[in-house]
Amino acid sequence: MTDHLPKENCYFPLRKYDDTWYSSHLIPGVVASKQLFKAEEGDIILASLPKSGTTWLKALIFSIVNRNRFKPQDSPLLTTQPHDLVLGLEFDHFRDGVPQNLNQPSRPGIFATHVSHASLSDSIKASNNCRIVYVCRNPLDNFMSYWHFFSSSKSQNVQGETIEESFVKYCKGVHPYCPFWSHNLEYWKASLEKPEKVLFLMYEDLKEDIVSQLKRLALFLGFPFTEEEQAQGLVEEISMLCSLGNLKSLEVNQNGVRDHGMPVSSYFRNGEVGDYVNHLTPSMIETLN
Ligand code: PAP
Repeated sequence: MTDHLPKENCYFPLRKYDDTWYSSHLIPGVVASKQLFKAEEGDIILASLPKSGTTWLKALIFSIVNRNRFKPQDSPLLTTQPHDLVLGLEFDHFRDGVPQNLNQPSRPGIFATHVSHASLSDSIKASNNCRIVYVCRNPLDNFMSYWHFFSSSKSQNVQGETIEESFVKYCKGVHPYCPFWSHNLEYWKASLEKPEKVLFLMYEDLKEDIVSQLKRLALFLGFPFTEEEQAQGLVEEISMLCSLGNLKSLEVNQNGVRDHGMPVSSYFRNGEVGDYVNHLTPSMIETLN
């Protein structure tokens, strides 16, 4: 299925589809989700590059949408990993190119994806009331988070590449789900064209003022916080529930591995803004800037 597509290597064997470099093993899922996923009114699509705030947004969106069913102290997030509450299109629902019978979510539902805007199903773009939330992160921190996640040691990634080698590829756009700039810009452009349909969030803005951003997100999704909820402190409670410190401290997020072999705990590192300065040289930073 992928043999005719241009190929490269970075962390994994990559194939280029829709001008985006995807891990070749994910291409069947990417193509199937593009061709077969039928968005329904009210569905929410969480789109992001890997390592730019996906886990956080899964927890936040799930909590906003389900707050009448679960109070923060009874939230399923306390006992279930965010990645099991909000599944991914290309890697769960259409894994290996085959629609999976996952019995969730009930519709309308929340779906996550890392694909580029060009690789989204047309039904997502065409549906009037299917909203897209995109979270974007400073590319330097995005690169570092990816590096830490897929490093087999301090000096090598899972494919034996050094950080310098991976960085050069990232800057050239040859990196899983990249080029990062077109990934970011396509969604940015869509958010300008249809602001009622696409919300473009920055990880750094969420870090700076989660309460304001959470209210903005809820309003966009059509689940605005009432004055009463705000007076009761619900926005702050959900912010705390979904904070990195809290999620990281939960047993469910500390033990075990996910089905692709990555430890659950590796999804929760330090979430620092600007941490790249501790790992990249000034000249690498200048090159990317
Ligand atoms: P994914 O695409 O594989 O799901 P994703 O959640 O997008 O990963 O990114 C992981 C990053 O988000 C990690 O950043 P770091 O490597 O710089 O530390 C992780 O620590 C951070 N993260 C995870 N959960 C949260 C959260 N609740 N709040 C803030 N940052 C978070």
